Amino acid sequence: EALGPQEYTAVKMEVAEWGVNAKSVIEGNVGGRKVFLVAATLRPETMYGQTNCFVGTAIKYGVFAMSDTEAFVCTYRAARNMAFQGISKTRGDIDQLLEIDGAKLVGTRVKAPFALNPEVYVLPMDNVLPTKGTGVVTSVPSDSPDDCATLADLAKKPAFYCIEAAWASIAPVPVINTPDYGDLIAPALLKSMKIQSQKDVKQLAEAKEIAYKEGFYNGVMLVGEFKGMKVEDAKPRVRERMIEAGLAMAYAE
Ligand code: A2H
Repeated sequence: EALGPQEYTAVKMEVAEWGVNAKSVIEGNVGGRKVFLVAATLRPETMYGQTNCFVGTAIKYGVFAMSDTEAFVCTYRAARNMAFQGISKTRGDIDQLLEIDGAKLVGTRVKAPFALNPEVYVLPMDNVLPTKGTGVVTSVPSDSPDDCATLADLAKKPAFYCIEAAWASIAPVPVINTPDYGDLIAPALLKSMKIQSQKDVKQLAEAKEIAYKEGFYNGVMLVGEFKGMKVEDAKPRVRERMIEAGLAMAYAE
């Protein structure tokens, strides 16, 4: 756990099409607003490699009006934090339109800002914490061992997870090269550390640490506007570009 405040990038993933279970609850009940799932990430430079987005099936999410034209899907806790960080229209104002179970968000298709896969599916992840970030996690299996292991679980047992097999059968997208681990560090680490599943939490914590440090200190961008640049230098630049484009916000907690 970090001691000071954690500086996230909150990425706005606009809903392209609601899944069957969200449609009846949400469509027509948001006052014509555009709706975004908002994911908190520490690695904005990896957003080129998004393949899906994760929610916790047992977590309650709200749909919050942020302006007359936009609504965000995130936890109540995150909406409250945003209300005091200049993200909602009026300081301290939390305008919850609806509540929805995470399980019902699964199968919704969202736009993935800057990603080579322009639209991705919302899928379930066991270890999403309701007390961190927005409760929505964008998935980058090329660089996140957790995302890679979860996606592998889903692809192996789609029926068990109540998803369509096609939603989880997406190849990781190379985004960063490191001298020791090549173009796909997370799959390489899962293989060398023999990590089979998202349930291998102890080894995943170790793999996450290695992937984070290697990527940050030794990584070079393979795609996007800052292709060829060191990750350390590209990271704040990609973040700034996403914010300028109206696709992301600074979010701290
Ligand atoms: B990161 P920290 Cl490519 N529950 O984004 C569980 N995990 C959550 C979460 C929640 N409620 N909210 C955010 N996260 C994830 C990208 C990424 C991330 C990559 C590599 C590593 C990585 C794509 N997923 O995180 O505990 C989000 O995943 C490892 C550090 O605040 C977020 O960044 O340090 C990260 O955990 C925040 O974790």
